Amino acid sequence: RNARMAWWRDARFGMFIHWGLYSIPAGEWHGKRTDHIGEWIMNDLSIPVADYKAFAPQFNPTGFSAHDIVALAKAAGMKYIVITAKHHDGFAMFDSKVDPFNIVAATPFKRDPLKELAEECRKQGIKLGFYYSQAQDWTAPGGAAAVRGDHNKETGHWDKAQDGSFDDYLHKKSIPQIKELLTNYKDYPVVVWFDTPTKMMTPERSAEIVKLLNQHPNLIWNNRLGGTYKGDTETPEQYIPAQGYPGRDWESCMTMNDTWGYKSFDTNFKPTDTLLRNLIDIASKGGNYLLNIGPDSKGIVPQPEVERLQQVGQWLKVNGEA
Ligand code: JFZ
Repeated sequence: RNARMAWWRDARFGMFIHWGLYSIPAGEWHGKRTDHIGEWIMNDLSIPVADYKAFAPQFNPTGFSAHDIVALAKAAGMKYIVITAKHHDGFAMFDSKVDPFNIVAATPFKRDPLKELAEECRKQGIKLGFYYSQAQDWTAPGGAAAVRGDHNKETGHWDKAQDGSFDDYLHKKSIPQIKELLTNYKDYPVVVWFDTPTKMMTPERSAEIVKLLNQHPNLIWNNRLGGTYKGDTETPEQYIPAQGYPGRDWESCMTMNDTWGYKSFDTNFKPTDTLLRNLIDIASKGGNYLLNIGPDSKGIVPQPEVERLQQVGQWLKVNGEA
């Protein structure tokens, strides 16, 4: 475990990327603005499955450059990247043979950004991890969802198209896609970042995924898988624990504004000195800082995020240790 965690413990600073179809509505659907995080828009506004899936043929993020994003992370002083391979909306941002609702099969873009990022990370010498929403999936039958006003109180579903068995979803989509992610990108991912296990990830179901993870002895995974699994890392979200986590590896993930996924009207960006103080505070307590960017529907990183990362990197160049 110590050998496996060594690079991660040295890293201190990583880039989180929340990017998916939700960058198209960008916080607004049919004239309604969500006041919650952008990547949750489908659930929060109860968008029907067919309407949400209709974003895919519109998704053509030709401004995406794996080279530039990896270079930006490096310029900021970051040592690793974690990108949303599939968020709760169920849209795979990678070439998946398991399910056609993905960026290669369902969009005019037809490229696999994870593959391009993997190549660039290899070239530019930084690590790459994948975020995967193992339980919540709002477009796959049987996937978990969060209860909102008009949703089914048990399943969280709001659309007939979501009817189905969770075990079918787990065995036909979630686990097979995790397998794809673990085998199709050579030496990556070095991290799998699970999220929102919900009550559906029982110890038995979680154990099936752990069996898979254990075939990759160098893999680091977080504490959000489910069951009773604690994973390798604690994941305090949007805060810094006052004493860190004695005896545990940990990583604070944070946004620069108030959303993970791109929202066109969220301009509430923290100043660079706040980001720097967070980094220093976290490092002093033995943790890592996973700082998020949210590319838009063209694949472009919002300019306020680019500027701040460059400024953090400038400061580290003068005052940092590496
Ligand atoms: C989750 C996601 O639902 C969200 O969209 C984003 O990806 C974020 C990084 O993770 O949201 C959470 C998960 C856990 C907590 C809070 C928000 N938590 O433990 O406090």
